[in-house]
Amino acid sequence: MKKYVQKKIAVINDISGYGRCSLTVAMPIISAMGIQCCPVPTAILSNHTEFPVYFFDDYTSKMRDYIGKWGELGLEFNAISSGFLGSAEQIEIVLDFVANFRNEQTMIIIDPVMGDHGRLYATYTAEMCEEMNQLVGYADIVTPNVTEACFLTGTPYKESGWTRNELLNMAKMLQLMGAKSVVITGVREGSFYTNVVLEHGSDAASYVKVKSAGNQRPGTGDVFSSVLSGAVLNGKDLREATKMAAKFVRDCITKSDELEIPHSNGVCFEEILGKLVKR
Ligand code: PXL
Repeated sequence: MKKYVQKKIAVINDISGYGRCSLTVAMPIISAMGIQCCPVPTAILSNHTEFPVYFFDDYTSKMRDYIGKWGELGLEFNAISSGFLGSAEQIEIVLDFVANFRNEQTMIIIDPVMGDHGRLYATYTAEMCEEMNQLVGYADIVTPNVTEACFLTGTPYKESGWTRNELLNMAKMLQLMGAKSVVITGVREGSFYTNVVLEHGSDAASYVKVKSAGNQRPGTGDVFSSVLSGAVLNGKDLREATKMAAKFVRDCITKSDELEIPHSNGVCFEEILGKLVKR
């Protein structure tokens, strides 16, 4: 009988102490899915930047030494994922990390965390946008929301009224930038959220629709990309993984509304984390 080998993922993301996003979401979710989650912190924040005030400690100057020790130890990962990045240099560090740690089997999953609702996050600069364009080119899977897809492709943003063709074109533009598979997340279509899945080598997208349960909240993108990464590493195809991630996010939103969790506090994924546990 073939021995079971547990998978490992290096997750390059910030740690925000309060508000449930980035590593405070990725670590428990990926662990629950039976995968070893190895964090590379990009910044330490008291809370995420959608709160009116926050403490932000950039970790850029320490990252090369931190990662260097992993190189000395000869560590290998089945996947490398990145999320929120705090400076342009940090994006270069991720590019180097990918170049140094990737082998033929390593899955590179890039969540280009840049903004939402048509606006960039407060810490995001024009230089960072350019660097992110490059990083996306190395992705096996890239998971932008519509805002991020617009910034990456230079498409004017609109809050609603996207046609399937416009979305497919943006996904194709992301492939032309070098990304293999593209998932554009959380497109509002009436009472549904649609996720556009364009797989490597395919001309046609599939559209994973999940009935909306309430409003998007901070950190839902991180919940989505964490579940998707775990599901793909656990052998699901991209469409199935997208469906699992979208449904989990929806259930998190339902639970958070039920428990009257304040919007800024993100989603209370802890309440339903058991659904992801690999048996
Ligand atoms: O969820 C995305 C995210 C990640 N990290 C930080 C953030 C945000 C969104 O606001 O502020 C620090």
